[in-house]
Amino acid sequence: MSKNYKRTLVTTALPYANGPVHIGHLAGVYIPADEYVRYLRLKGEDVVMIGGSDEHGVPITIKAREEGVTPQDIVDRYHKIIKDSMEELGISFDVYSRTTSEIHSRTASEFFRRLYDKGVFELHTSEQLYDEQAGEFLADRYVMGTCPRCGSDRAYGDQCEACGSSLNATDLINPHSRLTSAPVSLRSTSHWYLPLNNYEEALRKWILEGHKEWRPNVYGQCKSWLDLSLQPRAVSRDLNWGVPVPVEGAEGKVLYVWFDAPIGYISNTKEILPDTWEKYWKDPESRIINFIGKDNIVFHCIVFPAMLMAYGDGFQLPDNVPSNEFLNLEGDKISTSRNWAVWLHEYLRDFPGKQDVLRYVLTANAPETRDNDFTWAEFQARNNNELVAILGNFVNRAMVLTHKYFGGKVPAQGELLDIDRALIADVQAAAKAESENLDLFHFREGVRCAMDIARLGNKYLQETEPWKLAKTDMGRVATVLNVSLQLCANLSIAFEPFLPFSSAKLRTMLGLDKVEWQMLGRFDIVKADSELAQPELLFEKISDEAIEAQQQRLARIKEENKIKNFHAEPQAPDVDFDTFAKSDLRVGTVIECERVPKADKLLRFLIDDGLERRTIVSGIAKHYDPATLVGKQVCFIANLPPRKLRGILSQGMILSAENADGSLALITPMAPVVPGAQIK
Ligand code: B3M
Ligand code: ZN
Repeated sequence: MSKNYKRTLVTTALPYANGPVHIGHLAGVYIPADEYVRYLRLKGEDVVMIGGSDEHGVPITIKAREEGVTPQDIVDRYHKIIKDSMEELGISFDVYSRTTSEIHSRTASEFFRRLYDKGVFELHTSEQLYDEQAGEFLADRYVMGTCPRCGSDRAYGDQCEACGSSLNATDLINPHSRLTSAPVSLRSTSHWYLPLNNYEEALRKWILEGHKEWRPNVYGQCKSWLDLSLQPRAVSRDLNWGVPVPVEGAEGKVLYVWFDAPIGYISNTKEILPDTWEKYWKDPESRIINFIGKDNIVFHCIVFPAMLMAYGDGFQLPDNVPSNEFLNLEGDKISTSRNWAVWLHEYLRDFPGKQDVLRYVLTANAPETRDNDFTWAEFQARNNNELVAILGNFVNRAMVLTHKYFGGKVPAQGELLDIDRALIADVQAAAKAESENLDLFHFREGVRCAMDIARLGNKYLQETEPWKLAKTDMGRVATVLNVSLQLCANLSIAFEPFLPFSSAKLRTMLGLDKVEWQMLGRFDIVKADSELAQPELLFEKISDEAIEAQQQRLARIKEENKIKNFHAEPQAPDVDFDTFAKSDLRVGTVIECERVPKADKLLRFLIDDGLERRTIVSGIAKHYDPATLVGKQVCFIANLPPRKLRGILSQGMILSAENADGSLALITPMAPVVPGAQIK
C-alpha cells in the first residue's frame, strides 16, 4: 500500500553512457519522472530527483575498442551529450552525476565490502570462455561463432542477430574471440554470488502481498520471477573496467555493472545532499519512487531490494516502481545499433525551442499500459490540432481580446451568470481528475485533463461571444474576459508539469509570479487592473516540409539497414568441390538481344557459345536496354536442362549480381575471351 510520507526521493534509471538518449528513454522514464517531480514541487512537497549516467559495463568497453579509444573517452563523450540534452529538454534533475565519480566508487565498494564482511555472498567457481592470446576472460558479447540454430557465422555469444535467438556463449559452434579472432578456451574462475533465494520469502511478502497497487506489468513480471524461484546471481566479473572488487586476491575483477549501477542512486543522493542524504533513504517517513523502463524491472524489484535487505542499516525499499512499456518508432522497434531512433540532441537541433512539443507528444501517447508507436505524422497532428488549435488558440484569443477592449489591463469580474459558474465547476472537476491521475502516475490521462481545461475555455468563448457583447454590454465583456484570463492562469498551473517552458511564458504574459498547485480551480488568480504583457504565440504550426525531412531521414536509414542486413545474411551451407565442379560455367558473346513481348522483365538473348548459338531467356529487362548488350560478353551456366519461358526454350542461365534494392548487374569478364571460355 502507498503510505503517508513527508518527503520523496525520485530516481530515474541511469542511462548507459555508450550512446545518446532517444525518444524511447524519454517516454519511458525521464519525461514521466520529471512531470511527477514538477507536480510534487508545485504542491510544495519535499522532493529530490536523482539521475546520472551508467558508465560501466561491457558495451562501453566494446565501443571503446571499436573506436580505438579508452572507455573513459567514450563515457566522457556521451555523458556530456546526455546531460546537456536532458537539461535543455527541461528534465529538472537535482543531480545528474555519473558512476565513474569518486564518491560512487567509494560507496559501491563499501556496499560490497559490508555484504562480504557479513558473509552474505557465496563464492562459486565456474568455467568461462577465455582468450589465451589476449590473456582475458571474455564477456558473452566478446565471443563470436556459428549460430547453432540458423548457421549464421556471425552470431554473438549472447545473441544471434541473424535469427534473433538468444544464446549462451558456450552454445556457439567454433567460438572465437572478437578481440583477437583466436579460438577461445574454457577456464575456471571464481565469483561472488548474491543468494537471491535467501530473500525470496521476504520479497514475496513485500511485493506480492504489500504492493498490489503497482502497475500490472510490474507486479506481473515480479510475480513470474518469484514463481520461478530465485537463484544465486554473480555480482562480480572478470573485466578491467568498473569498480574493483574490494577483496584481497580479486585483481582483475570488478563489480558487475548491475550491482554498482543502482548503488549510483545512493552515491548521487550523497553527492547532492552530503549532510541529509540518509533521511531520504532511511527515514520511514520518506518514500522512494524508481522510474524505469520495463527491461529493468527485475533489477529494481528483485535484485536491488535484495541487496538493500542484505545491507540492512535502515535502508528502505522503493514505494513504487512506475515502469512503462516500450515506444516503437514508425512501426519498428527502436534500436541504437540500427540507428532506428529519434535522438534527443538531434531533435533539439532540428526543432529549436520546441521542447514542450516533444514532451507533450511523448506524454499524450505514452506507452503506459502497452507498447506504443511514435510517428512523425502524429507528432505534427498533435502539435497543430491540439497545442496550436486548442491550447495556444484559447490563450491567444483571451489575451488579444483583453488588449483590444481593455488596453491590456485585466478587467474586473462582475456578477457571475450560470454559464460562468458552470465553466468554473467544469474546470475544477478537470483539475481534480488531473491531480488524481498524477497521484497514480497516469500521466497520459493527466495531460488529457489539462487539455480539457483549454477545451472548456474555447467552448466558453464560443458560447459567450464577447466580440458581439462588446457592442451592447461592456460590463459583461469584462466578466467574460476576466474569467477567461483566470482560466489562462489555471492552464499555466495545470500544464506546468508537462509544458514547463510554455507555462512559464504564459505566466509572464499574465504577469504572474509564483503559482502553486493548490491554486488550481481558483478564479481569482490574476488581479483586476494588473497589466498583461504583449501576447505572444505559445505554439506554432509545424510544416509538412519539416515532417517530411524527418520521414526522409528515417527512410534513408531503413534503406541503409536493408543493405547492411542484406550483406549480413547467412551464407548458403558449404558444398563439396565435386558438387560445385558439376556446373559448367562459360562466357558467351551476345549476338542478338530483344525484349520478350508482353513480359516486362524478360530479355531473349542469342549467345555465341563457341560451338553453336543458343537462346537464353533472362529476367534482366528492367536493368538493361537490349540494344546496348549486343556484342558484349556475359557469363552463363551451360549445363542446365532447357526450360520453356513464355513459350521460348531457354538453354541455360545468364549470371548477374543483385543489390539490396533488387537491381541487377550482368557479370562479364574483365578482358575479352574466346566465346565458350570456361569459368573456373
Ligand atoms: N543502465 C540499463 C538501461 O539503461 C541500465 C539502467 C541502470 S539503472 C540503475 O536500460
Ligand atoms: Zn541464428
